[in-house]
Amino acid sequence: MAQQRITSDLDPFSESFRADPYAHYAQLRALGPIVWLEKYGIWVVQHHAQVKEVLTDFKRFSNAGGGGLTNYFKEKSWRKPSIILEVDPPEHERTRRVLMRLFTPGALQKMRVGFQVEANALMDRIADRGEIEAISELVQPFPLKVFPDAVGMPPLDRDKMLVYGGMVFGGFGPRTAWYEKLMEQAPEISAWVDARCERSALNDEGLGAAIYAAADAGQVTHDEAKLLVRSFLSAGVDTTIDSIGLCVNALAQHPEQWRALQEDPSLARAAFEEATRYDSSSQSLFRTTTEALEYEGQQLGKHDKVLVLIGSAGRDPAVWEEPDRFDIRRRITAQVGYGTGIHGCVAQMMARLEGEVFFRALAERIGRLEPTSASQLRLTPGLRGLLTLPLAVSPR
Ligand code: OVM
Repeated sequence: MAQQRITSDLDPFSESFRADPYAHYAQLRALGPIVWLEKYGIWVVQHHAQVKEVLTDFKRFSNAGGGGLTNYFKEKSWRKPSIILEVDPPEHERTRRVLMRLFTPGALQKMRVGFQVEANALMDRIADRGEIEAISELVQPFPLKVFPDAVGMPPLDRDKMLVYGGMVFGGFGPRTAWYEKLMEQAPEISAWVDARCERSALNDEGLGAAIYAAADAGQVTHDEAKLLVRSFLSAGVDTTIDSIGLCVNALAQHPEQWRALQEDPSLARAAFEEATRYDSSSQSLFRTTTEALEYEGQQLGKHDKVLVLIGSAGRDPAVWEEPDRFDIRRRITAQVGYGTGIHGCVAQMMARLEGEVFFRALAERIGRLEPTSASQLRLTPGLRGLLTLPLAVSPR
C-alpha cells in the first residue's frame, strides 16, 4: 500500500538552492527516499541507494522521456533528441556500442600523450603570472583544446561552445526568462554545432572520423554518425571544464590536500575522482517512468519525471565516511558522479584521463595555489561550475 505523498516546496533549479546545494540535499534526504517536488510536479531521489537503483532500472525508469525537465512523452524538445542519451534499449544498444568501442585502452593511451603536452605547456604559461583568473586562464583552455584535438576538430570557439553548453544543460531545467533569452542565440549556435559535426569538418585521425567509419561499416547511418559527434560536443566539454574547475577550487580551499598532491602527484587521478564525488559539475539527471508504479512506498504515475540527484548521492552519509570532507586519499568504490548503468557516461575514462593529466601537471609545476578573493558560482540552471576563481600561483 502506498503511503501518503511526501512533498517539498524546494526548487533545485533556483539560485538559492544552487548557491548551497549540499545543505538542501541533506534536507531532502531527511524527508524520505523519494519526494514529490510541488513546484514542478516531479519526483526526486537523493539517497545513494535509490539514485543507483533508479539509474540501473531502465525498464521502469526510461531515458526516452528526455534528459531534462521537458517530458518528451508529452512535449517537444528544442533540439533533436540525443540518439544515445535520450533513447531506451533496444535502440540505445546500437548507438552506445559505436561510442563504447572508441574508448579502448590503446586509444586512451594515444590521447594521454597529447593531453600531457598541452597540460605542461598550460602550467608553464601561467606559473609565473602571480595572480590569475583560473577559470578563463587555467581551466577552460585545457578541455577547449584537448577535446576537439581528440575528436579531430579545429580548436573550439570558446564563446560559442560555452553558449551551446549553457543551452544543452540549461535546457534540462525549467523554461525561465533567463533561458528564453539565451535561446535567442539558438539558430546561430545550432548552425555552428551542426557544421562542426559534418564529416568534412573532421580530420582522419580523431574519434569523429572513427564514428563515420562505423557508419561506413553499416553500424549506424551517416545522419546518426553526425548526431553522435554532436553528443560528444554536448556532453564532453562543459562537463570537464566545470569539474576540473571545481577540483582546482577544492584543492585551493584545502591547502593540506594540495600539499598532499604536490608531495605525491600520482594522487592526481584520485584527487579528480574525489572531486567528482565531493563537488562535481554533474549534479543531476532525469528519468521518466514507463508505467504507473509503487516505489519506496510512494505511488508514481505513468510518464512521471524523476530527478536523480547524483550530487546528493555523493554526500550520502549512509555510504561515505565524513561525506563533507574533501579527501584525495579516499578509496572510491561507489562513484555515481558519471551516472551508472546502461547510460553511465560513455567517455568517463577520457574525462578521468583529462583530470589525471591536468592535476598531475598542476602538482608538478605549480607551487602556490591560493585564493586571492572569493570565487563566483554560476547560479543559472545547468551544470554546476564556477564563473570566476581568482588565484595566486607560483612556479614550483
Ligand atoms: C547528448 C548529451 C547531451 C548532454 C549530456 C549527455 C550526460 C548527453 O547529446 O547525447 O550526457
